[in-house]
Amino acid sequence: MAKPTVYRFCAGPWNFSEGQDPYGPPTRPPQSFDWKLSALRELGFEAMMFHDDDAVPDIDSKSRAQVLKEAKELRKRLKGEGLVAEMVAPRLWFAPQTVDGAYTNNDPKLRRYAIDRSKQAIDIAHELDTDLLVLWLAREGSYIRESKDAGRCVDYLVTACNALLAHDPKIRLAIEPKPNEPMDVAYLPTIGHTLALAQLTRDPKRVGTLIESAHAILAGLDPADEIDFAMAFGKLWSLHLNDQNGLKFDQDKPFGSANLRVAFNQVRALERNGYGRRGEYICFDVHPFRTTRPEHWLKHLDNSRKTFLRLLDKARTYPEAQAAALITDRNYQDLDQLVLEHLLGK
Ligand code: XUL
Ligand code: MN
Repeated sequence: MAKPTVYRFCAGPWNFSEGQDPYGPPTRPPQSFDWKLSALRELGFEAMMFHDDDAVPDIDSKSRAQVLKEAKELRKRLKGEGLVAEMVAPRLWFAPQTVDGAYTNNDPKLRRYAIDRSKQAIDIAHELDTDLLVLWLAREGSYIRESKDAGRCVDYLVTACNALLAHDPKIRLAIEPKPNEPMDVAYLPTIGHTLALAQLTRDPKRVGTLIESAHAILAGLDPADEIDFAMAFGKLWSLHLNDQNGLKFDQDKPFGSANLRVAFNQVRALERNGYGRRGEYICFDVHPFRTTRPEHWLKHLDNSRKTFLRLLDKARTYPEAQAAALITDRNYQDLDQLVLEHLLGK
């Protein structure tokens, strides 16, 4: 029998957010980047994920040489803390150039900005010693259907991926789908869309995916099925575990907070497919509740990890033989109860 996977954990600097929402200002004072680094270490996490401008602040005001110099310095700081960079993601949704989309903007000059910025993000990834570029395609979609040609936008997305794949022969792209927010409707809402797009690129083997639990739920899907689907293609290269209470704004709740059974099934799907055996991390894309006091600031990350490990134990002790007999007997009524009893414990 294969040795059990020892999971390693990761989070991003944006997961120490300060409580602002569209209706109100921050509720916690800002913290330095160094504070976040040592907080991750204290929590026992081993990796950090970065937007390009998390790695190099004010990125658009700096020369490429300066950007790469600062990335190199960051790598040293990470090493000093015993952390590694899991991925880099170009933040293509903040700059004035991306108001009407990044890779799928109607203006060719602005599409060029998005591609150039992403190539620079690949160079940053290189400096940080990771071969993973995550693309959350925040503004690739439309507010009103008539503003864009959705078919042409598929070509634009393929063109962008091809340019990035050509820029660095080692880079792997992990596309993080989300069905809506900030857009009314996004062009790549699910893992299936993402993997289909990969097939149109110049090197499909280097285009994979990242599943975020909340995004799958927002698409009306079960994140465990999305995990199984992506892993059937060998394409789950990263993961944002969190939770979401139905069809609302993107909540990024602690893992398991809204639906423990859905969380359990995600852990089971990861286990049965061997996630983590090729070096993949368990990343939590979670935010503290707005009400969180500064002294409880790290709880959402610590609790997500605790819940993951408790559910891992549940996955490893699941009564498989009993479940298999109930499946053979098509007794799903008792199978349902078996799962509930197992989760509830003695
Ligand atoms: C947005 C989201 C992002 C990405 C990283 O919903 O999940 O934080 O994960 O760009
Ligand atoms: Mn995410």
